[in-house]
Amino acid sequence: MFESLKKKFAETSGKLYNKVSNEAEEENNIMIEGEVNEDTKDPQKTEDVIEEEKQKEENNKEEKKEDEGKQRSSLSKIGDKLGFGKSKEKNSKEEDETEKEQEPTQAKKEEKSEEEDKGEKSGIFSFIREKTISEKDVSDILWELELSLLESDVAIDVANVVVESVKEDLVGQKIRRSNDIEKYTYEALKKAVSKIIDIDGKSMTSLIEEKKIEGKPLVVMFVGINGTGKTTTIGKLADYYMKKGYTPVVAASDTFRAGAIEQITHHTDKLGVKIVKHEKGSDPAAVAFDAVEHAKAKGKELVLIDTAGRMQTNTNLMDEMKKIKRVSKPDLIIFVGDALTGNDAVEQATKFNDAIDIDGVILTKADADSKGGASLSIGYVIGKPIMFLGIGQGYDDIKEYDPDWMLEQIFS
Ligand SMILES: Nc1nc2c(ncn2[C@@H]2O[C@H](COP(=O)(O)OP(=O)(O)OP(=O)(O)O)[C@@H](O)[C@H]2O)c(=O)[nH]1
Ligand SMILES: [Mg+2]
Repeated sequence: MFESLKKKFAETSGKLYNKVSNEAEEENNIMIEGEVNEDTKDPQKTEDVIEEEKQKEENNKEEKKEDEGKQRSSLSKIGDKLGFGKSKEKNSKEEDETEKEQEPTQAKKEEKSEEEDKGEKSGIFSFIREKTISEKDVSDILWELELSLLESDVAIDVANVVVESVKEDLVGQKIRRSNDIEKYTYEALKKAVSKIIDIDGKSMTSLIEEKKIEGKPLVVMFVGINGTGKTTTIGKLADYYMKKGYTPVVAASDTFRAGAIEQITHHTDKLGVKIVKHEKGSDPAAVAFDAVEHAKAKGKELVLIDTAGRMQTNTNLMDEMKKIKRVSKPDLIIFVGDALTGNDAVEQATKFNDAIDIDGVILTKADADSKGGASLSIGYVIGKPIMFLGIGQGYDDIKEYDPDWMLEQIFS
């Protein structure tokens, strides 16, 4: 799930890391992390050594290997010359002697944090002068991020918000050590995404509880275009809430599509749930009304109203949907969207929201969605929370949506 988003965010951290460290190297503002030799406290000496090393590097240019190897080698040499850090290229004899010379005092050793130790081992480097991330450092990379988010079907407004938020957090950020770059970028991205996906809203369970106190059922109506998973989701939720100890009743208000009443009846029979149904072609609003009355009379806690799939452009069917709302007075109208359709799902949700004022979203087929664009965008664009994610075709394949879980999926 969401592999594409995950990859894109990871790439952004990596690109920024390379950019800032390459720039720092060009400015001779880089050193292998480790103990700072007394010599390095003398800026003139530091500059001299770097200059000398640069000269050597110039002369040996043709012999240099690929970029990455080159950077490591150059940094290591500078580090060796200045007497901090260890070069992996030293021969063993030289290494022994140098290491002895540079053996840090016990006191200094203790001062080093665990993190720094780790850094030294993995060749992390520090900046001689503190490096401040500039707008120039981030602009190209964030532009690329924005494009790649759009490719992942992230809505344009959402991509803008992510990029602006990251820019705001990173520009002006002061960096001392190379791996701070990735850390800060990662934190900035995570913060941006968490702003996007954290939409206020009560859980369906807490709403059922609130209604129960009033002695009424929670009435939930499911809407969306054809084939997004409304009927399957109703089966899943009936099962989910029965397992929590509630008694649901289902309204077969898709009286329009051939086979729709049989399909939902198949689910309710399997699950042992009460279904209220009329003839095919009958008034769907009347079916929903009867189901609500039944639940009230029998003290059932939840009414799940299935409706026919309809295109947002079909005025007659959109009007019919408004009638079901007027008659059954649902407490919640949930738009069911197919995560795989990306931006289309966001567009449909916007149109249904305009027509009928939805309260929340369920995105289905998230199990097959590698892009993640709809999951990231839909709540933010319409300002309504995602309540559940459909993650498969079985009754158990439904997950109460949790922004922290989503962040974990994208940034783990
Ligand atoms: N992989 C996967 N498939 C799903 C999920 N939810 C639903 N489906 C499948 O999507 C297809 C359509 O599901 P339905 O529940 O019939 O969709 P609908 O919205 O009721 O369709 P209409 O009534 O025709 O509008 C079925 O094959 C379901 O098994 C899900 O979360 N993951
Ligand atoms: Mg259906």
